[in-house]
Amino acid sequence: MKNLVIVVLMLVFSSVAVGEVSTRVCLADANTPLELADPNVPFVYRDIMVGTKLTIIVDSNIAGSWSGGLFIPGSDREYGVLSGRDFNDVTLDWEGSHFDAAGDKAWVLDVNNMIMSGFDLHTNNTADIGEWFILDYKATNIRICTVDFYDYGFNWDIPLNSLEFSHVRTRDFNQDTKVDFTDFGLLALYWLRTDCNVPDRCSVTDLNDDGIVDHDDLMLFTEYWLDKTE
Ligand SMILES: [Ca+2]
Ligand SMILES: [Ca+2]
Repeated sequence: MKNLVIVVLMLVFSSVAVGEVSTRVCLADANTPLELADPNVPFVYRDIMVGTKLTIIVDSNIAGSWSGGLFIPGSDREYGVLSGRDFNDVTLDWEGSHFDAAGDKAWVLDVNNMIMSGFDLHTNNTADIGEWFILDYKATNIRICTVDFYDYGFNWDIPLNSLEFSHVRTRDFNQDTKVDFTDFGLLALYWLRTDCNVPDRCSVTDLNDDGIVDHDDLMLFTEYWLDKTE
Protein backbone atom coordinates (compact mmCIF):
# COMPACT_ATOMS: atom_id res chain seq x y z
CA MET A 1 0.00 0.00 0.00
CA LYS A 2 2.82 2.36 0.94
CA ASN A 3 4.53 1.69 -2.38
CA LEU A 4 1.29 2.42 -4.22
CA VAL A 5 0.99 5.77 -2.43
CA ILE A 6 4.55 6.66 -3.40
CA VAL A 7 3.90 5.71 -7.03
CA VAL A 8 0.72 7.82 -7.10
CA LEU A 9 2.53 10.78 -5.54
CA MET A 10 5.36 10.44 -8.04
CA LEU A 11 2.84 10.42 -10.90
CA VAL A 12 1.12 13.50 -9.51
CA PHE A 13 4.34 15.44 -9.07
CA SER A 14 5.77 14.31 -12.39
CA SER A 15 2.60 15.39 -14.18
CA VAL A 16 2.88 18.83 -12.55
CA ALA A 17 6.49 19.06 -13.65
CA VAL A 18 5.77 17.89 -17.21
CA GLY A 19 2.77 20.17 -17.78
CA GLU A 20 4.80 22.97 -19.12
CA VAL A 21 3.19 25.95 -20.69
CA SER A 22 5.70 28.74 -20.41
CA THR A 23 6.53 32.28 -21.45
CA ARG A 24 9.35 33.51 -23.63
CA VAL A 25 10.19 37.22 -23.82
CA CYS A 26 11.63 38.62 -27.04
CA LEU A 27 12.30 41.99 -28.58
CA ALA A 28 9.68 43.45 -30.91
CA ASP A 29 10.84 41.12 -33.70
CA ALA A 30 9.34 38.19 -31.72
CA ASN A 31 12.59 36.35 -32.31
CA THR A 32 15.52 37.88 -30.41
CA PRO A 33 15.34 36.87 -26.73
CA LEU A 34 15.49 39.63 -24.11
CA GLU A 35 18.38 38.78 -21.81
CA LEU A 36 17.92 38.23 -18.09
CA ALA A 37 19.53 40.75 -15.72
CA ASP A 38 21.27 37.80 -14.05
CA PRO A 39 21.38 34.44 -15.89
CA ASN A 40 20.81 32.68 -12.57
CA VAL A 41 17.63 34.58 -11.71
CA PRO A 42 14.67 33.64 -13.90
CA PHE A 43 12.00 36.11 -15.03
CA VAL A 44 13.93 39.28 -14.09
CA TYR A 45 15.01 40.92 -17.32
CA ARG A 46 17.73 43.44 -18.18
CA ASP A 47 16.82 47.12 -18.08
CA ILE A 48 14.98 48.41 -21.12
CA MET A 49 14.40 52.00 -22.23
CA VAL A 50 11.01 53.64 -21.91
CA GLY A 51 9.31 53.26 -25.30
CA THR A 52 10.75 49.78 -25.86
CA LYS A 53 8.37 47.25 -27.35
CA LEU A 54 8.65 43.58 -26.46
CA THR A 55 6.77 40.43 -27.34
CA ILE A 56 5.67 37.80 -24.84
CA ILE A 57 5.17 34.40 -26.41
CA VAL A 58 3.39 31.56 -24.64
CA ASP A 59 4.51 28.17 -25.82
CA SER A 60 3.81 24.67 -24.72
CA ASN A 61 5.29 21.20 -24.73
CA ILE A 62 1.89 19.68 -24.04
CA ALA A 63 -1.13 19.43 -26.34
CA GLY A 64 -4.84 19.92 -25.65
CA SER A 65 -7.10 22.27 -23.74
CA TRP A 66 -5.45 24.85 -21.51
CA SER A 67 -6.44 28.18 -19.97
CA GLY A 68 -4.33 30.88 -18.46
CA GLY A 69 -3.55 34.55 -18.76
CA LEU A 70 -1.06 37.39 -18.79
CA PHE A 71 -1.86 40.43 -16.62
CA ILE A 72 -0.32 43.63 -15.34
CA PRO A 73 -1.43 44.13 -11.74
CA GLY A 74 -2.55 47.30 -9.95
CA SER A 75 -0.47 50.44 -10.22
CA ASP A 76 2.09 48.68 -12.42
CA ARG A 77 -0.33 49.59 -15.21
CA GLU A 78 1.07 53.13 -15.07
CA TYR A 79 4.42 51.83 -16.27
CA GLY A 80 3.71 49.24 -18.94
CA VAL A 81 0.99 48.19 -21.34
CA LEU A 82 0.01 44.80 -22.75
CA SER A 83 -1.80 44.62 -26.07
CA GLY A 84 -3.30 41.98 -28.32
CA ARG A 85 -3.31 41.72 -32.09
CA ASP A 86 -6.13 41.91 -34.65
CA PHE A 87 -9.27 42.32 -32.56
CA ASN A 88 -12.42 40.78 -34.03
CA ASP A 89 -15.33 42.90 -32.78
CA VAL A 90 -17.86 40.18 -33.59
CA THR A 91 -16.24 37.33 -31.69
CA LEU A 92 -14.41 39.67 -29.24
CA ASP A 93 -11.34 37.55 -29.92
CA TRP A 94 -7.87 39.05 -30.40
CA GLU A 95 -7.41 36.59 -33.22
CA GLY A 96 -3.92 37.71 -34.23
CA SER A 97 -2.65 36.79 -30.78
CA HIS A 98 -3.09 33.04 -31.12
CA PHE A 99 -1.20 30.73 -33.42
CA ASP A 100 -2.47 27.65 -35.29
CA ALA A 101 -0.93 25.33 -32.67
CA ALA A 102 -3.38 26.73 -30.08
CA GLY A 103 -6.19 24.88 -31.85
CA ASP A 104 -9.09 25.79 -34.10
CA LYS A 105 -11.17 27.30 -31.29
CA ALA A 106 -8.44 29.17 -29.43
CA TRP A 107 -9.34 32.62 -28.22
CA VAL A 108 -7.79 35.59 -26.50
CA LEU A 109 -10.02 37.83 -24.42
CA ASP A 110 -9.05 41.20 -22.94
CA VAL A 111 -9.89 41.67 -19.27
CA ASN A 112 -9.69 44.98 -17.41
CA ASN A 113 -10.87 45.37 -13.86
CA MET A 114 -10.05 47.10 -10.59
CA ILE A 115 -7.05 44.94 -9.85
CA MET A 116 -5.44 44.10 -13.17
CA SER A 117 -5.43 44.44 -16.95
CA GLY A 118 -4.47 41.84 -19.48
CA PHE A 119 -5.68 38.86 -21.43
CA ASP A 120 -7.26 35.48 -20.81
CA LEU A 121 -5.74 32.86 -23.08
CA HIS A 122 -7.57 29.66 -24.08
CA THR A 123 -6.73 26.71 -26.28
CA ASN A 124 -9.07 23.85 -27.14
CA ASN A 125 -8.65 20.10 -27.50
CA THR A 126 -7.16 20.40 -30.99
CA ALA A 127 -4.20 22.37 -29.63
CA ASP A 128 -0.78 20.96 -30.43
CA ILE A 129 2.70 21.36 -28.99
CA GLY A 130 4.30 24.63 -30.05
CA GLU A 131 3.80 28.38 -29.90
CA TRP A 132 0.29 29.21 -28.74
CA PHE A 133 -0.02 32.92 -28.06
CA ILE A 134 1.72 36.24 -28.56
CA LEU A 135 1.09 39.55 -26.79
CA ASP A 136 2.87 42.86 -27.26
CA TYR A 137 4.30 44.82 -24.37
CA LYS A 138 5.43 48.44 -24.25
CA ALA A 139 7.42 50.18 -21.51
CA THR A 140 5.63 53.48 -20.93
CA ASN A 141 7.20 54.97 -17.78
CA ILE A 142 10.33 54.70 -15.67
CA ARG A 143 10.10 52.04 -12.96
CA ILE A 144 9.64 48.28 -12.64
CA CYS A 145 6.55 46.74 -14.20
CA THR A 146 5.42 43.20 -13.49
CA VAL A 147 3.55 40.94 -15.89
CA ASP A 148 1.95 37.98 -14.12
CA PHE A 149 1.57 34.69 -15.96
CA TYR A 150 -1.30 32.49 -14.80
CA ASP A 151 -1.92 28.84 -15.54
CA TYR A 152 -5.52 28.36 -14.42
CA GLY A 153 -5.02 24.60 -14.17
CA PHE A 154 -2.41 25.40 -11.53
CA ASN A 155 -4.13 28.27 -9.73
CA TRP A 156 -6.68 30.95 -10.63
CA ASP A 157 -5.45 33.47 -8.09
CA ILE A 158 -1.71 32.98 -7.82
CA PRO A 159 0.56 33.58 -10.82
CA LEU A 160 2.70 30.70 -11.96
CA ASN A 161 5.47 33.26 -12.35
CA SER A 162 5.96 37.00 -12.62
CA LEU A 163 7.98 38.62 -15.39
CA GLU A 164 9.81 41.70 -14.17
CA PHE A 165 10.67 44.52 -16.56
CA SER A 166 12.78 47.44 -15.40
CA HIS A 167 12.37 50.65 -17.40
CA VAL A 168 15.01 53.36 -17.64
CA ARG A 169 15.14 56.73 -19.40
CA THR A 170 15.22 56.56 -23.15
CA ARG A 171 18.44 57.35 -25.01
CA ASP A 172 16.46 57.68 -28.22
CA PHE A 173 16.19 61.44 -27.78
CA ASN A 174 14.63 62.14 -31.19
CA GLN A 175 12.24 59.18 -30.83
CA ASP A 176 12.94 57.51 -34.15
CA THR A 177 13.20 54.06 -32.46
CA LYS A 178 17.01 53.74 -32.62
CA VAL A 179 19.91 55.09 -30.57
CA ASP A 180 22.49 56.41 -32.99
CA PHE A 181 24.51 59.44 -34.13
CA THR A 182 21.44 61.65 -34.34
CA ASP A 183 20.87 61.17 -30.62
CA PHE A 184 24.56 61.61 -29.92
CA GLY A 185 24.37 64.88 -31.86
CA LEU A 186 21.62 66.10 -29.53
CA LEU A 187 23.68 65.20 -26.49
CA ALA A 188 26.64 67.05 -28.02
CA LEU A 189 24.40 70.06 -28.68
CA TYR A 190 23.70 70.39 -24.96
CA TRP A 191 27.20 69.36 -23.84
CA LEU A 192 28.18 71.07 -20.55
CA ARG A 193 24.94 73.00 -20.34
CA THR A 194 24.09 73.55 -16.68
CA ASP A 195 20.49 74.71 -16.99
CA CYS A 196 18.88 71.41 -17.94
CA ASN A 197 15.88 71.55 -15.69
CA VAL A 198 12.54 69.83 -15.85
CA PRO A 199 10.44 69.26 -17.83
CA ASP A 200 12.61 69.39 -20.96
CA ARG A 201 15.96 68.55 -19.30
CA CYS A 202 17.78 69.66 -22.49
CA SER A 203 15.72 67.39 -24.74
CA VAL A 204 16.04 64.71 -22.02
CA THR A 205 19.78 64.38 -22.67
CA ASP A 206 20.37 65.07 -18.94
CA LEU A 207 19.92 61.37 -18.23
CA ASN A 208 20.84 61.40 -14.53
CA ASP A 209 18.68 64.41 -13.74
CA ASP A 210 21.37 66.57 -12.16
CA GLY A 211 20.74 69.59 -14.38
CA ILE A 212 24.02 69.23 -16.30
CA VAL A 213 24.83 67.37 -19.51
CA ASP A 214 28.26 65.90 -18.96
CA HIS A 215 30.41 62.79 -18.85
CA ASP A 216 27.98 60.95 -16.55
CA ASP A 217 25.18 61.32 -19.09
CA LEU A 218 27.49 60.24 -21.91
CA MET A 219 28.28 57.02 -20.00
CA LEU A 220 24.58 56.33 -19.50
CA PHE A 221 23.93 57.10 -23.16
CA THR A 222 26.56 54.68 -24.48
CA GLU A 223 25.07 51.78 -22.51
CA TYR A 224 22.31 51.66 -25.13
CA TRP A 225 24.34 52.60 -28.21
CA LEU A 226 22.66 51.23 -31.37
CA ASP A 227 19.78 49.72 -29.38
CA LYS A 228 16.34 49.78 -30.95
CA THR A 229 13.04 50.24 -29.19
CA GLU A 230 11.03 48.30 -31.76
CA1 LIG B 1 17.13 58.15 -32.21
CA1 LIG C 1 23.39 64.98 -16.09
